[in-house]
Amino acid sequence: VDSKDNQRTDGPNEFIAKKLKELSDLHAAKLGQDDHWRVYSYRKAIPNIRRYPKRIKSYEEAMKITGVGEKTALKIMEIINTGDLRRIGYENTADLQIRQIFQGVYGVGQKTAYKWYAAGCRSLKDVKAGVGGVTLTPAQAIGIEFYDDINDRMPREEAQALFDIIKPIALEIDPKLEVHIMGSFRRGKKDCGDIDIMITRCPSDGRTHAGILHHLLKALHERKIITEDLALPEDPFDSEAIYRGLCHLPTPGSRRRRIDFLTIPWKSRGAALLYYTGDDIFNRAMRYKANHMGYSLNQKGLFAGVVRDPRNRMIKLNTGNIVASETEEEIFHLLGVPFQKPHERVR
Ligand code: DCP
Ligand code: MG
Ligand code: MN
Repeated sequence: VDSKDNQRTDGPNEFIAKKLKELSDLHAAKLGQDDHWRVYSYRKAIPNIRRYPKRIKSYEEAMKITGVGEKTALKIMEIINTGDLRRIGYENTADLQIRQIFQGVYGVGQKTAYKWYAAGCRSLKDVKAGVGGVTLTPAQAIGIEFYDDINDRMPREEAQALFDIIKPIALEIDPKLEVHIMGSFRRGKKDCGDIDIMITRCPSDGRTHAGILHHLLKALHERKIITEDLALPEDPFDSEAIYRGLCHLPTPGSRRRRIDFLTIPWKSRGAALLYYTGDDIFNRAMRYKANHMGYSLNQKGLFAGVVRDPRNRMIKLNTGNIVASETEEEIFHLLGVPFQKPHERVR
């Protein structure tokens, strides 16, 4: 799989992919339980439709594409035959469009969007004005102020430039830190929704990275690289801490960009590399594989002997034993999955 193919937007079936994406986004904004599964299956099918090298001509041909089932194949034929999807018309109601706009605010999900709509808000201006008694958290207020910046993706080059500023600042604090850029950047994407930076440190000299976020965030605020905080770590001195915020290049007119810092214990660096590289659908497939082999996989490691509550598989009755966590390769190996390079990890 070539990384360029994953993001090509000029293929012969691009118009089909675009229509399906439009429908998928409408389902994503709804509250129904079925909608999550629809979104998930469209997200698996759309990249394969984009990559498919020939113009799709028949139902049978569509069905052969990975991730395309009967229902999607029928939709593909409708797009081919009519140039459109009637379903988009039914789903695209005015209230849904407004709730989609609300869900573009950082930290706002379906529930809050629905609450704002039910309170009588019909625009972001209404929300800001507190129509219907709506109040905003500090992060939501920032989310509205920088709505366009936060919802746009940055060119890969800009993520690189920001990382090239931030990494040396981290290394000034402790030259033994390991600082990695993760997420869509590590997968080689041409554009990134945010910058994901993972930090860890080998503790062989008796020191760890615990506390780095406290010092790093201070330095980045002082140098005006980080501009707003969205979510501060519960404990910035913990070896496992997460920060979410906004940053920008120190050049006039530069836009705000989303940034995440993830610090992780040295022992779980392989599992964390795997998790934070994604993409999220690839991760889901790996977790599914792990669960079927009696393992449990998360950002800390691959665990064996986890006992789950049969009434609720989400509840672990014990945490099991860690069997791999230090390298990505070990985890792939134990799951019987051939190693995939980051840019191949798209499902
Ligand atoms: N992740 C996940 N499940 C989630 C959220 C995140 O598995 N619900 C993992 C996989 C992601 C990685 O964390 O690739 C980083 O999360 P991002 O939300 O930053 O997603 P990406 O970096 O992949 O894409 P984007 O360019 O939109 O930031
Ligand atoms: Mg990201
Ligand atoms: Mn992120």
